[in-house]
Amino acid sequence: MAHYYKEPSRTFSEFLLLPNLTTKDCIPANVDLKTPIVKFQKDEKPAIELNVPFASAVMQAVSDQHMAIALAQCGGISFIYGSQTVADQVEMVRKVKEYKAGFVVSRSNLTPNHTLRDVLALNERNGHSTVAVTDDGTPKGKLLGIVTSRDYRTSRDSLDKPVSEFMTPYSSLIYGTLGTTLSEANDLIWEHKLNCVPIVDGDQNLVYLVFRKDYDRHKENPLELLDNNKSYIVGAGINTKDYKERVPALVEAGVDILVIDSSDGFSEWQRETVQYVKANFNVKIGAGNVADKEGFMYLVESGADFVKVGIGGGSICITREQKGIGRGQASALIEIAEARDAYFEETGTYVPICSDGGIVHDYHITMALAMGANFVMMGRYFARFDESPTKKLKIGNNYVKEYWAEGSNRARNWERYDLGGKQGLLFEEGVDSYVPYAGGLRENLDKTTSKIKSTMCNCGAKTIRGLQSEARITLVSSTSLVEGGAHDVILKDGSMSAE
Ligand code: RVP
Repeated sequence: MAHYYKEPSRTFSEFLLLPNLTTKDCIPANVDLKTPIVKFQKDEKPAIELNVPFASAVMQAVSDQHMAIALAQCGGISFIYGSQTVADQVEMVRKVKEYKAGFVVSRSNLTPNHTLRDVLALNERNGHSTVAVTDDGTPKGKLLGIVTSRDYRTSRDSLDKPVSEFMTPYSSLIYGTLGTTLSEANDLIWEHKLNCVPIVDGDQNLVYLVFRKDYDRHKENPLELLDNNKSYIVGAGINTKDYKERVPALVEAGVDILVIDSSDGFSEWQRETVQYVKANFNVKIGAGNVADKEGFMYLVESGADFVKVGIGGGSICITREQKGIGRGQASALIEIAEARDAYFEETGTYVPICSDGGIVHDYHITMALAMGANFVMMGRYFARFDESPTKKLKIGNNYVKEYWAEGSNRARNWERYDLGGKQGLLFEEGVDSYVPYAGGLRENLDKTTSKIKSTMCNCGAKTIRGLQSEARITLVSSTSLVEGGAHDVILKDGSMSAE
């Protein structure tokens, strides 16, 4: 007879945290979100810790080299998607590892035909006062000049004045060429009293900008996640089919950590893959996804450095309705966290768990951490930002970004070209969608971390470990769920709130 669980499976929205006593030193500035992501022994320091508990999902629409660099600068990690050729994935990993901190791709760019009005609007939007002027207005176009706030006076200059009339033209610029080191670029900055030095290639195309303030770069990115060589830490997704080809190439490119990407990780293929990696390489590897303690223990005993939890909860995921497998994310997490703690108690080995998918509100992250997750993996959350690899489109009056599932035909297309002749999937496990565009990663992440820290203070916790041991969590009834949002008032946008 089938086994029946006594409790229904539940998700984050069905729970709330209760405040504990907040002591006077328990303020957001004193909260530390550092968290382990690979297994370690009692009294040892984990080989890799995140400074914020966020990983970006192993997805085409989320994690490429740009996301990886931006997230590592904020203290989190990206897992570069594996649903591409080995060569393309290796190239992305290499770009992250070779990224030269201090050399930034210009974010504010215009053409000479733009106007002072455009410059001011761009400054307002991006918060930068240096604008690169290129022939096509892109960050890699031919560099024609630079505009800084010293080049115009808003009190005197017409807003219609073309950029070409007040920019510092290329002929008068001090610039570096490809191969210029950071310390050489800084010497130029100091010698010539500049704010910024552009780096160009042999054809005068802009490659990077080096800013004076980046001299103290670490002060700007105090949480950045670096390896021993001061390169950003990056992960990569792999599968259980081509790993003998993919893993050696990723390791050669310098990847720090791998994860086997699958909606159901409780399989002998995953065990074989973990064991192959452990036997042949000195690289960390996570496995998953699982939704119960049996799956978790199987992967732990296979040698996984961390385990990913979650089946069917992803925003674009239709695994549950297509295949009828899965479990409410909170129930899966609670059970696995308990198994993780028991295993640690018994053996002295701590295997971190990652809650993957289904984060809808920021507080769900806090809830996942309180329920025992060491870090969360998110797709939808990151897909909304400038740094995600997908197109930004305007639909009606709103900007959106594309976001598609790894189990959709769209994501799987690469296999047809790469592995030769396969037809489309027999059925899809995910959808192709849009998410509302939300701007840059950093400002959003800052907002999210402030909320998490603030809730942690309500719970009297200054660390994630502390939150996990002290949190008091209650189930909420469906009626009290209604009470959780605005209710019984007429909202000023004209809509009626819940009654
Ligand atoms: P979300 O953050 O809710 O958008 O979920 C992202 C997660 O969804 C991914 O990390 C992955 O586990 C899962 N996913 C990705 N594609 C699919 C699918 O095709 N079903 N599911």
